[in-house]
Formats: sequence, C-alpha cells, structure tokens
Amino acid sequence: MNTTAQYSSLAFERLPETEQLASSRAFLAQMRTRRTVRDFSTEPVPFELIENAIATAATAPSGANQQPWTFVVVSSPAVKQAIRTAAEAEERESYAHRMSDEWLAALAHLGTDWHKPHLEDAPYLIVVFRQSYGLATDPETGEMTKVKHYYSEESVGIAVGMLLCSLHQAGLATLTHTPSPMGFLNTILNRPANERPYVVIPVGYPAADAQVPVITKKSLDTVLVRVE
Ligand code: IYR
Repeated sequence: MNTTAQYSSLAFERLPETEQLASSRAFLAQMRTRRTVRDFSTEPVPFELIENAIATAATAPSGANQQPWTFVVVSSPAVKQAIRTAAEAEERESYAHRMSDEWLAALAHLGTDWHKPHLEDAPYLIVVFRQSYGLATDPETGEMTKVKHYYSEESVGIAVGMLLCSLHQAGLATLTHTPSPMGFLNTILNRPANERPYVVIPVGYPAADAQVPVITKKSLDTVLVRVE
C-alpha cells in the first residue's frame, strides 16, 4: 500500500464516438500540414502564442512527474546573434570534419549546411534544456543536494513534441535544430550545470519565399503493426 499518494477524482469528459472521430481526424489533417521550416520572416509574433505553447509543453507526462525541463525564450537580437555565431562555428566544423560521409549522405536530400540565418531571422528562439538532475536544499544541513531524475530524455522529448504541436496549431512555423556540440548555449544563456541543451527551436512565420524539401512520410502500414 502506498502511504504517501493522495488522490482526487479524475475529471474526464467522455465524448460521443462521432465527436471523437471528428476531432481525431481534424487533428490529423492539421498535423499533416506541419513542415519543418528553415526560411523565416522577421515579422513579430504575439508572445502569448509562445507562452501558451510552453504552458502546453509543461503539461507533458514526465518520469516521476519531475518535469525536468527549462524553456528559455530568446528575442534579444544581440543574444540571437551570439547563438548564431557560436552555432555556425560548431556546424561549420561538423559539416567539414566531424560528420561521417554516411551522415552527410543521409542529410543530402534536406539541403542543410552550416549556414543558420534562421537563428537571427526568427523572432523567437526557444532553447529547451533538459535537467539531467534536480537540485534541492537539504533541510538538515541547508546544503544543495542533487536529486536523481528519471527518464529525463524521454520526458523532454514528449514535452517538445507537444510544444511543436501547439506552435503549429497556433499558425507558426518551427525548426528543430540541434547544433552539435551545444555546450555554448549554457554559457550564452547562463544556465546551470544540471541543465543540458536539448534542442533550439526557431519560431516565427515562414519567409514569403520559403522553400521546403520534397519529402514523404512513411505510410501507415509500414509504421503501424497490429497484434490482435
Ligand atoms: N545539426 C546539423 C545537421 C543536421 C542533422 C540532422 I540528423 C538533421 O536532420 C538536420 C541537420 C544542422 O542543423 O544542420
């Protein structure tokens, strides 16, 4: 018997099946229009859209409900420029020397390279940090102690998925960008050692002439396996 858990009744609205289907189909159709965008307009975006997306992400399930995430929202042109400069320096090195031929070949159809103008053009960068462990004050000694976090990679991945859905639903474009290595983000954004950069997400409107690579998604019958 768990002696510390406390419960309340679940608030759950059972929908009629027709409504379930309509809602599920509408969401699918909406999500199918999402594309990763690399060409951003500098047009400003209402901050509440960013705030609501982060509030949505923060409802995600997480290991032991530890919510091991921090979302840093950057709109300062000087800080965006610093991030771009550092990211491009790393990416330049990666594309030239660190990525294998196999990796470069796998990416070729996306047309990416080390240039990252979107890091300055997009009105907001959401930099997501994963808290690899937590920090708590020991009530007896008053000292800061480390708290182990469980499944933090999975937890932050789920939260980022929900963040991307919310931003798309709000009519915004995103790019999931992972410069490698990303340690410079701790320095520029002054984040503590328990926070590891997870992904940089430029957010905004697509540029008027934005181009996207022609790609397809795997068909349902190749990704869905039924065991009945
Ligand atoms: N981080 C690099 C390279 C890159 C890697 C993968 I895997 C991609 O799907 C796309 C890009 C970059 O951002 O260009």
